[in-house]
Order: sequence, then C-alpha cells, then structure tokens
Amino acid sequence: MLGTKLLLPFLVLSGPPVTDLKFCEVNIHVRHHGANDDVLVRIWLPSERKDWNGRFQATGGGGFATSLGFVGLAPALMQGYAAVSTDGGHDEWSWLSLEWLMKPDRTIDWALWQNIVERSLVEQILIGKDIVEQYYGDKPHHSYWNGCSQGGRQGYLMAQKYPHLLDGIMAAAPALDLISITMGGFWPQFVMKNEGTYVSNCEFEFFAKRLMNECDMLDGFVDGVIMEPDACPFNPETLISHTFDCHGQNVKVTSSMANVVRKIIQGPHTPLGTQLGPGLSPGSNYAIIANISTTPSSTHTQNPIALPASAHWSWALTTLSTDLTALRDAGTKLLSWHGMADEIIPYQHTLTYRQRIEREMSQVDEVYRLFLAPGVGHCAGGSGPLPTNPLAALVNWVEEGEAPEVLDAVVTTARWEVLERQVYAKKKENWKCVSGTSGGNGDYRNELREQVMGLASWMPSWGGWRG
Ligand SMILES: [Ca+2]
Repeated sequence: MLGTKLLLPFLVLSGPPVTDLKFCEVNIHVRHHGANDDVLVRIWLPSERKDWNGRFQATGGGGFATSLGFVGLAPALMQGYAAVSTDGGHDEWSWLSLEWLMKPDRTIDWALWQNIVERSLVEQILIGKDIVEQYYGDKPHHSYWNGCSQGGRQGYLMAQKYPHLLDGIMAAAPALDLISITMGGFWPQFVMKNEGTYVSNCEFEFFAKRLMNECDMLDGFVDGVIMEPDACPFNPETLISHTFDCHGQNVKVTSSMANVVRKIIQGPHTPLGTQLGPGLSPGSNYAIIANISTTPSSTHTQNPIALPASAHWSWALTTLSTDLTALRDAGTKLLSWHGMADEIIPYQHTLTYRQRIEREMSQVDEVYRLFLAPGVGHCAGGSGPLPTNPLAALVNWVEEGEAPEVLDAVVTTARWEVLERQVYAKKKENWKCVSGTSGGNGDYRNELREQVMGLASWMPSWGGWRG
C-alpha cells in the first residue's frame, strides 16, 4: 500500500493529514480451535529496509477495542517501526460497546473475551515478529509495547505475564481495574440521583473555576494546572448562596449543589467511611462523566457514559498482579505515565498500584518508572504539559541504559504559546515526610492526605518545572 493518505483523528486536531506513508500491509486471519472467531492480525512494514529502524512495536487498544488499527499503526510507521495491531476477532471501533461480546443467544462469547484480555495480545507479537523477519530477513533488534487506557492495561499485563516477549513497555493511563473504574464513572451520576440535584455542566464550570482560582497558585504558578490535586483544600460549601450566570439565567448555589460537588470530588465511601475508590481529581473536566445537559426551560438530563461492567466477566480484565518478578528476570523495562486530571481513569488507580509494588519489591525503579503529568487528561488533553514522546524515552532506557528521570512535555497556553516542560518520575526516593505546625501554611496538605488518601507518612515532592 503506497502513498496512502490517512486522516488520523488525533493528528487532525494538532497538525496536517498524514500523507505518503510507504509501507507493506500484511493481514493474517487467525482462528482458534473450539472458538467461532476470526482474528485479524495486521502488520505494517516500512516498504524499504532503509526506512525501517530495526524495531518492532505492538500497539494496544482503547475502551473495548483490542487495538486501534491504523490509529496506532501510522504513528509507529512514521517513526520507522514495523508495527502490529489486532482486532481480537471483533469490531475494531467498538470503543464503548461490548455488543460484540454477546452471542446471538445473548450469552457471553468467552473466546472473544479471552482474545482482548490476553490471547490476541500475545499472538500479535509472535505473528508480527515472524512476519518482520520474513520480510526483512532479520529479526527486530528490539521490541516494544505502546498503548494507553485499555492499551495501557494490556501493557501492564505484558509486564506481569509476558515480559520476555518485549524489551520495553510503554503503558499510559492503564485501565487496571475495570469494575472499580466503571463504578467510579457512575459515581457522579449516582450522587446526583441520590441527592435529587442535577448540577449542569455550566454550573460545574462555576465550581471548577472557583476551585482553580483557589488551588492554581499552590504550586507557585498561575497556569491553570494544579500540580498536587490531592492537596487542593477546595470546599464547595463556602460557595453556598453565591450567584452566577448560566446561559443568561441567574443561579444561586444551594447546599445540595455544594454537597454534590464535594461528594464527587471525594469519591465513594462505605457507610463507615472506608474509601472505595478515588473521586474526580480537582482540575479534571467534570463534564465527561458528570454530564448533565439542560434545556431552555431548565430541564436537567443525566448523560452517563454507558460503560458496561459486571463482576461476572470483568474480573478477567483486572490486571493488578503485583508480582513483577518475570519483568525483572527478563530485563524488560516498564515506563508508565498518567495524567493527574484524567477525567475517565483517576490517576490514583495507577499511583496505588505503584505503591503496592514498592511495598513488595525492592529497587522498583530499575524496571518500572511511573510519571504523573499534572493537568493532563485521559491519554491527552487537559491544560497541563503533555509528554511528547515517552516511547523515545523508553527506547533510550532500553537501548542506551539511560533511565529517564523526566519526560519532555509541551503545553499550549491560552495565548497559544507552546511551552516546553518536563514531567518528573514518581520515584520512591522522591517521597518524603512533610511536617507542619498546626495552623501554618501547608500543614493542611498532610491532614487532607491522611483523610482522603490514607497516606499518613508519604507525600510526593515535586522538583518544580524546568525549561
Ligand atoms: Ca498552577
């Protein structure tokens, strides 16, 4: 396939169409014994050997898509990789739907589920590497995983169970626990229904602006980015009786509205106060999952993201094993990052996983590095500096032995200035106990952290911005 013109959704937003990619596409169909499936494995190979960087890249999925097809393949090809994706035997664009999981008799097709959970991920690597060798006559000198969200989860699965197939794994904003993430996604809608108060997107925007006004400067920069969202002491109840304008209508903050916002930020608790999952991080976009539309007559309508999950089958997607022995033994590196304003998968899920690893394994940073990107949304977006090429940092770590301490990132300001920034690694040695005197500036951080996160002794110490 020569000179193919592609319009990649995410590149359309930030640059011109991708044109003139020169590559060979190999499509292989796999069928499994005892399963009624037809799995497409698609390999893109730079047409000419001189254009191949000698590396292999397996691309991950998103939502309930096993991989993203050309959306993942084209960027890899542009950087000289031979790359592979797989549809897992189902609709490649079913990001939010699991309709493909149902057999005609409405029972679950466990063979297809097995594909997205694990089987097709492994097979695409084995098949892809073999095709690369057949095409060029040489094996790739290094192999990588690259994915975000579902693709991030898949990367963590590779790290936990199949690290020997890869030299490096780039896994961003991983969906490590589908049930918890889905329950968290319904939490704002649940809170509003329980309270009988539906806070519209416009009304949320008022709270979000006041929150940003209060917490933006805590990190020393008024830039629309909150570097430590957990330290933001915003209390929506201080805004009760304040009035503001929403589409020409005067709105007065009620105690019920403030209660809704507080609960959404705090996240779900048991009746005894045990935290069941993180809330929506201060600074993230509430309109995605706390999405309430309004009409001119002020009718408020809930618009939940219909993300399916059930304990009956979601357990298979749970990728929380803390045994990274195989990763260490294989010498494979896991580089991960997560936006701290992620509006779909709160970054605390990944941070908690990392902290569990730190409790069970020594010298974690030798094989696994996590970067938290302040102000960045799910895989991209938000107002914070977005890591520009974490895969390149991983390659440098794997092939040159230079473990990344920072990820280069860029942010476009409200005045369309493009600024270069760096996102720092969340290393254990970067954490320190912070003391404070009662009533002094900053001691609320410890108190809040103890209450909300249960992290009595530890808090991150950010090095601040550079560049
Ligand atoms: Ca700031």
